[in-house]
Amino acid sequence: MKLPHTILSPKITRALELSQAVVALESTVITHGLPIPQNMELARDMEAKVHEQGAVPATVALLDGKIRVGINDDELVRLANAKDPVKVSRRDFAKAIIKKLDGGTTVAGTMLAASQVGIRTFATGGIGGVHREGHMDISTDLEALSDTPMIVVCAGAKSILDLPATLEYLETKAVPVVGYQTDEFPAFFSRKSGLNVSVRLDSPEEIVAFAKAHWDLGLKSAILVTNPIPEEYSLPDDFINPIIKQASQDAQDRGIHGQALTPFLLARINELSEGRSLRSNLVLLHNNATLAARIAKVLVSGQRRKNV
Ligand code: PSU
Ligand code: MN
Repeated sequence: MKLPHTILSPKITRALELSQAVVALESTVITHGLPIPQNMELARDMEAKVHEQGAVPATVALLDGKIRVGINDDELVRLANAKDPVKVSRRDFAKAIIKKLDGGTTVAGTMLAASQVGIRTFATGGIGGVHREGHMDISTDLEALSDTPMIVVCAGAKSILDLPATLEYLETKAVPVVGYQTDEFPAFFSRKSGLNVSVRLDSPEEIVAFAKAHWDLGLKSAILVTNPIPEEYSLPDDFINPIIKQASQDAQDRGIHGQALTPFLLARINELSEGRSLRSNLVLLHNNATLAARIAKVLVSGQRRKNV
């Protein structure tokens, strides 16, 4: 397939030709999710975590209206310091392309770019979902998960969202919600939500076997792997929940909605927690990059065996 708007880095081109393990990384977390300079450090650290496991990281972003799969360090610095970067979900690509904009891709945006070049594994922090306030604010991420056959590793979703509604939506759309070594759906900063995953799996091998069985049925939905934040960085509910509530109230009071809502909430939670949430946020992102890389390795080892 010809991809007129997409540029692969030389490293990613080579890795895909050699059927090496590649892990896509999103960039809205860089442009809209974390403050400067932690955003750039985080992006570098996630790439390093993927490398440590022997896989190749592909940070996805928009630069001058080109969809870039794999960027170098200079480009990363530029992205992390961009003045008004766009938040690029599915509907925003064409705008960014024709107006030659810089932007960070969301979970949905990253899945679109990565899947069209054959990348099957992706690490992020938290997915978007159904918002509590605001009618019909349902993230396109859920749509992307419903029709893009990839393995997406996240730390669950923040309780700024309506978590039960988000899980119901995923069930409707045939998206398995895997708990990695847990039965409980994790809530990003916290390992607990009181809600169940659809299946618990305990190793990358099991996850890959599960994904194959799912896709062998002709289903096109993603496998959402939820990887709980390590215990020692999990924030206690009585600390983080009032902060999340306060941030949601502030958003409502200021009339913030649509695409601006998630970035506002993330920034406000960081502020109100005086940076405590930031440390946890970084740790869970590293943790997800490591697990995604391990899964990607198993996934390609199976493909290589099939080819011989
Ligand atoms: N949730 C987080 N951190 C994030 C995001 C969500 O805890 O950085 C970002 C992701 O890129 C996600 C996007 O895909 O926000 C969802 O935005 P929206 O709700 O506008 O679809
Ligand atoms: Mn939304």
